[in-house]
Amino acid sequence: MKRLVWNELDAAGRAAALARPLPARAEELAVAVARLIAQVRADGDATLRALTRRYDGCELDDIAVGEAEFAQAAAQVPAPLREAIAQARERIEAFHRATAPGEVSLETAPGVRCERVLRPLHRAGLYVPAGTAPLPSTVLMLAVPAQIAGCEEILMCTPANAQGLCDPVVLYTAQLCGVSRVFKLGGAQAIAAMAYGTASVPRCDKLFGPGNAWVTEAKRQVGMDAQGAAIDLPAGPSEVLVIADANADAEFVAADLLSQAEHGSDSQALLLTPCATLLDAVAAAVEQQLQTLPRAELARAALQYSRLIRVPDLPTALQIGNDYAAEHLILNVDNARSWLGQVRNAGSVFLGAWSPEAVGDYCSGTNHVLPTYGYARAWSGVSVASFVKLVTVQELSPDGLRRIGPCAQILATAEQLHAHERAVGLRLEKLAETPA
Ligand code: HSO
Ligand code: ZN
Repeated sequence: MKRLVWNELDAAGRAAALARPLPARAEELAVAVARLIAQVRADGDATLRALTRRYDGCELDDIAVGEAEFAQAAAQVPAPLREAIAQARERIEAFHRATAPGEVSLETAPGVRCERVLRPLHRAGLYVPAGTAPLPSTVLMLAVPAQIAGCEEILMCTPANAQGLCDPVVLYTAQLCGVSRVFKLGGAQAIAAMAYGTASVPRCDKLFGPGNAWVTEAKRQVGMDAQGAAIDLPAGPSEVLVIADANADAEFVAADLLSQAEHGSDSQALLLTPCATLLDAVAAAVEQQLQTLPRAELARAALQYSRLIRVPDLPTALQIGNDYAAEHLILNVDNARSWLGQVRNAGSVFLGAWSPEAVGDYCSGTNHVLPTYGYARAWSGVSVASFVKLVTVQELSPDGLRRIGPCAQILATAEQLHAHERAVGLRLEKLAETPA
């Protein structure tokens, strides 16, 4: 891992220290994805079958997962894993219910009632990657809030293996969490199918979930098309920023950095610490832990984007953290909670020595679909709110209109929008004829 001393870097050096990995051949990818989306729109299921043959190496009879495969999948999940999934689901459900947006109704003036009512997305489309590791936890993170929101249909795409079967744990979790239907599709073609619909895959209103560069680019493209589907978040490679002080356990810090690095070769793991001794100890611990990591190769590749940075003090670390806007921010420092007020930008924060990112990834209750790549400056992670529309309502009594109508008239006149003024004025005239 690259080691740097913050105070020895000039502005360019600092920017480079915090730079995210650049997308490889972005333009070529955009063109290829656009072509693929156009193909799916033109030839629907036939294209889905052809692309699945080419990319996933399997021949699809039914694009949708059938009853028999669900039953087979459930039988393959060992009891302790079923128990862990149930437990995680309970906590995720509790937190997401508690943080769900509510309806509001108030009078902003006598006779002027304003309301906010919630309307769930009709059809949510979830994407769960299989890639280098299938992620049943992502099913929990997407399907649980979708279900709490009350989405009528929750569809999911996840790629099948060469035998045409989906990951059994992913299927089991999907069924447990109320996913209505699962389609054996991966990559950009899955996104295109859910955004535009085909004979087999109904069109979804909004698409959710992580994916590789192809999936991310496809989501970006369909998200910009009014005929396409909305998307949960703009995305890039995932990352963790650990801020640690002299008392942090170097083994813990190393394990947290590596749990990010093992996600993929473009993951980024950063450490900011004022303590040179800790920095050395973490570097050594990372090397040592890599020896026994099955995914060491991926993690090593990610470590080229990773940095161990010595900073003058913790306030500077927090400041850098805000500029970086990490998806995951671990504050492994004494009295971690006392620094929370200074965190302005982060997807999810992990306070203290006993809160590894891994618990947020799986089972503390918070969501793990979070803004990456600096988007945490302005975006939030997935929650129940991501699956509902907040519709506002107003209802005025005659008295209410008498009261606030003149305000609207003056503003409309100032904007020279006379039809607006008239829509109020006509009514006020009518009301003047009929005594209150
Ligand atoms: N850390 C990943 C989520 C995940 N980790 C799933 C393990 N499984 C992105 O936040
Ligand atoms: Zn993770």
